[in-house]
Amino acid sequence: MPRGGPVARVSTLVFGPKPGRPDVVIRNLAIIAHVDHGKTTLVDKMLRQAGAFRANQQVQERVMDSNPLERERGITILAKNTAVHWHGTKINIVDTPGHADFGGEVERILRMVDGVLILVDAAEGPMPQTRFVTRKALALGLKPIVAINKIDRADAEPLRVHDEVLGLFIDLDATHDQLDAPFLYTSSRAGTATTDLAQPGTDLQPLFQAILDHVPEPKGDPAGPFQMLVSTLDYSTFIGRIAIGRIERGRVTVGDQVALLPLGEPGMVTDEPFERNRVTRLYTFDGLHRVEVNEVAAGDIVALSGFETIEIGKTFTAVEHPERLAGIAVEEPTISADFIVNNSPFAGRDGKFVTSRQLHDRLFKELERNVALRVEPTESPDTHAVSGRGELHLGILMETMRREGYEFQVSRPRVITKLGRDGERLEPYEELTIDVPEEYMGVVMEKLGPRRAELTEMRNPGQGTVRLTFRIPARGLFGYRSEFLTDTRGMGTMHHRFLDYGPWAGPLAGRKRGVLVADREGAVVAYALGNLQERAQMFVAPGDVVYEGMIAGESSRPGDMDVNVTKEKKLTNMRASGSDENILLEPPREITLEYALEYIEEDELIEVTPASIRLRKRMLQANDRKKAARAARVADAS
Ligand SMILES: Nc1nc2c(ncn2[C@@H]2O[C@H](COP(=O)(O)OP(=O)(O)OP(=O)(O)O)[C@@H](O)[C@H]2O)c(=O)[nH]1
Ligand SMILES: [Mg+2]
Repeated sequence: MPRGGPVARVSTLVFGPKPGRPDVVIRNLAIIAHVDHGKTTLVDKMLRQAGAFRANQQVQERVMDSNPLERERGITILAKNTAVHWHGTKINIVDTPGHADFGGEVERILRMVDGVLILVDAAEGPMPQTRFVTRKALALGLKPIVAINKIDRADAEPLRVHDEVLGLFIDLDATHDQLDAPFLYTSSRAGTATTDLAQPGTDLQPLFQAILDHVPEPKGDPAGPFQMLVSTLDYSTFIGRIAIGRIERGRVTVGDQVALLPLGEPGMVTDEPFERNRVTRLYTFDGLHRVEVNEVAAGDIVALSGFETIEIGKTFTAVEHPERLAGIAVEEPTISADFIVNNSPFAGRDGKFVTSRQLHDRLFKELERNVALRVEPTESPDTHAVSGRGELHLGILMETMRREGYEFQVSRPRVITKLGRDGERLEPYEELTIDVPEEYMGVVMEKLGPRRAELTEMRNPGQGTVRLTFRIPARGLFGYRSEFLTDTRGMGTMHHRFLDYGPWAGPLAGRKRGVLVADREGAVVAYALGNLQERAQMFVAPGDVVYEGMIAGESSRPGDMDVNVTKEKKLTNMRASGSDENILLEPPREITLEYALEYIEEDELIEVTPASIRLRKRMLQANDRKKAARAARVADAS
C-alpha cells in the first residue's frame, strides 16, 4: 500500500500486464447481511476451498478485512472485490460491510453484480440491516441465494430463521422467482454448507454449486460498443482515482480512448461536454490480488484508471457511442460535527499535522474516496463542518486521521435537519432494534420514553429474550448506548439504522449527569481520585496530565463540578509520606471516539491527538463558564 494513501481495497497489486482472459464464464455475486453475521469469514473459506492460496501459504483470518481498523474492530468498513475460480467459472465476489453507517456502500456495489448471497445468523434471524440490504437487492431484480449461517451455534434455530426470511421476502414484495431462492444451511467458521439439515455439510461445494446454478450469467454483449458504470471508487497516490464496476457491454483495452460521461438521465448524450481520455491501467480481481491486464470484456468486474473526473454513478462509454446508464444516488449525510484546529493548552505536543491548512487539505483529500462524506468550510478558517452517515462513519475518519499524526478537536454532532413540504422542520429518525432478557424490558422502555422513542413492534421469540423495535429521532439516541449497556448489565444488544425524515420532535433532555472539570493544570494524583470516586466515575488515572477545563470524570449527580485532581495529601512532620499505596481506585472509564461523540454536550469538545482522546469544556476557565451560565440564565428569564 502506498504510504499516506488510503487503504487499498485489496492487499496486493500484481504489476505487469498479463494477457486478459476475456471470455471465461463469469458469475458476479455480492455477499450481504447484517453486521457480524459472518460474511468475511465465509469469503475466507471460499478463497481457501477454491484454492486461492498456496498450500503452505500463511493467511490470517478474515483476510479481506485488510485495513488495520477493520482488523482491530473486527468489522468490515469498505466493500472489497475478490474472485475465485470454481470448475472453470470465475466467480467475482464482493464482500460488503454490515454496519448500517456503511449501507450506502452496499447499495452502490449491488449495481455491479448479478446475484446476491444473503447471510442470516441462525439464532438472531433477520435484523434491520438484513431487511435494508435485502430490500435493495430485491428491488434491483437480483436473484438471491439465502445462507442461514452459524448453524453451529448452540442457540441456532435454522428452521425458524428460514421461515422468518421467507416472511421478510413476502413483506418486501419479492417476485415468484425471488421467492424460489435456494436455501443453504452454513457455518462460515467451519466452512461447510448443506441444503438439507439432516445431512450435515462437509465443505462449501453445495454453495459453489448454488452460485453456478442460480446466479445468472452477466448479460452484456462483448461485441457492442464499450459501456461501464462506476459503482465504487478507489484511490492511489500513484495513479489517482480508480473506478470499479462491471463492464455492461463491449470490451476495453489499455490505451483505448474512451468517454466518461457526466451524471444525468440515461440515454444517448448529445450536446453535453464529457471527459475523453486514454485508459492507463486495467485490473481484474483474483484471490487477494489485483491483476493488471490488457483487455477486459463485458460481464467482468474491472478497476480502471486514467481519468480526472471519475465519480460514483458516471458512465464510461466508447467515444462514438456515448450512451449513459442510469446513475447511482449517493446517500445524504444525516449528522454533522465541527472539526476544529486544536487550541487546548496541550496542542501540538504529539501531533505531526496541527495547522488549519493541514486539517483542510486532509479533510478534502478524504472526499476522493469517502463518497458519503461532506466537508464544508465555515466562516472561521479553523473550523470545518464534516457530515456523515453516523457516529461510526465520523469516528472511523477521526481514528484514521489521528493514526496518521493529525491533531484536532471535534464538536458534539448535530443532526442534519430539512424543510418539509410546508416549510416545517424535519429531522432524521432511526429504527432501533433491541434484544434484551425479559427482565430488562421495563428499564429500556422507561429510558427510551423521554427520548421520544415509539415502540413499533415487540416480539418474543422464546428463550427468555424479547426483541423491541422502535422509531426514534436520531437525536434521541445520542448518549443512550452507554446507559443501555449499564442498565442491561451488558446482556442486551442494540442496533439502529437511518429510517427517514420526520417531524422535529422538540427539545430532548441532554445528559443527566454532570461532569467533573479539572480546575488547574498538573499530573493526576491517586489521593485526589480516591476522594472523588465515591461521587464520580473517573476518566483519568494517576499520572495522566490534565489542564484547567479538561473533563476528568462523570459526576453521579446533575450539574458540573470543578475539582482538583492534582491534590496531594497534606504532609505532616510526623509522617512525611505522600504515598498513595493504600488507595484502591476503580479503573477509569475508557473513552473511545464513538463514545465521546455520543457523550459530549454542546459546550464541550473532544480533543483528538495521536496519543490521547481528551474531553474538555469549550471554555476552559471556570470563571468564564460561570459568567456564561449566568448570562444564559438571564437570557432565559427575559
Ligand atoms: N459460531 C459461529 N461464529 C461465526 C461464524 N461465522 C462467523 N462467526 C463469527 O462471527 C463474527 C463476525 O464474523 P465476520 O465474518 O467478521 O462477520 P461479517 O458479516 O463480515 O461482519 P461485518 O463485515 O462487520 O458486517 C466473528 O467473531 C466470527 O468468528 C459461524 O459460522 N459460526
Ligand atoms: Mg465483514
